[in-house]
Amino acid sequence: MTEIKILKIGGSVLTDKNRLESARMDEIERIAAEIAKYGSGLILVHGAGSFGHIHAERYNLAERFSAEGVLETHRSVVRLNDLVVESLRMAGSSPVPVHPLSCTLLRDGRIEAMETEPVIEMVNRGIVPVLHGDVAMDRSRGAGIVSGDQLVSHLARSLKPEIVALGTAVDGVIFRGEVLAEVRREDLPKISSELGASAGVDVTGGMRGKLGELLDLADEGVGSLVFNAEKAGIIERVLGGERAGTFVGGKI
Ligand code: IP8
Repeated sequence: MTEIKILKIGGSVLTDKNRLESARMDEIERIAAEIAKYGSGLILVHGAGSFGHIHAERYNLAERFSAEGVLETHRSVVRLNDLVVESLRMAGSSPVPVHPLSCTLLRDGRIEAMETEPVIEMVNRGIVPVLHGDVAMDRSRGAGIVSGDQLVSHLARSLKPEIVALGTAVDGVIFRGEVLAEVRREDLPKISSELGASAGVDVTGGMRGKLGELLDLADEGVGSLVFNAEKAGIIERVLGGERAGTFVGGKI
């Protein structure tokens, strides 16, 4: 089986989170070009930014089931996914979209089941599966939101990748103005009051939600990096094994 690396790019890098469905095409294309240079073994997950959070909030999906809300929120994130997939293809990569709504089941907002075999086969054939934060059916609530971070943590738990890296619009986990080189679970009480919410509408919890997912993953021995994906060239370096930004727990 091919060595797997999981890269997530946050919605705040790919979109303007304050303006409904506004993609930052220059950033999407730059990132696609960096990924295309990288080669095989990669699973890409991206956040929703202004393509999903605004719809999820409008339909109040976290509180109330709405079939129309499921459709509209999903269609919105698929529009962003199309842009990412097409940019990767234009840059010379071999991407395919993988929509969590069709292969993931939640219970109480957490992934209970996810079909990962097709994703593994894609990677083995040199394809880059491109997943995204999405709405998904939830056994207890009807429907819920599955963030890109939760998808990363679920995939990493079952696939035990070589590298797990999460690109955001900030330099890492910031405490008192400084980027922390490393965060472990025991640091959480000290830093949690300073963990910011995301800019713009975010139904999945910004940096606090991200760190929660990554510390759970670290508890199972899988470490990850939170880095600034807005810095040109950094994706290639991180995928090559450089420890940029903040390392979260576990072993890398
Ligand atoms: O941007 C959220 O995914 P995230 C997905 O990765 C939706 O938190 C539909 C709001």
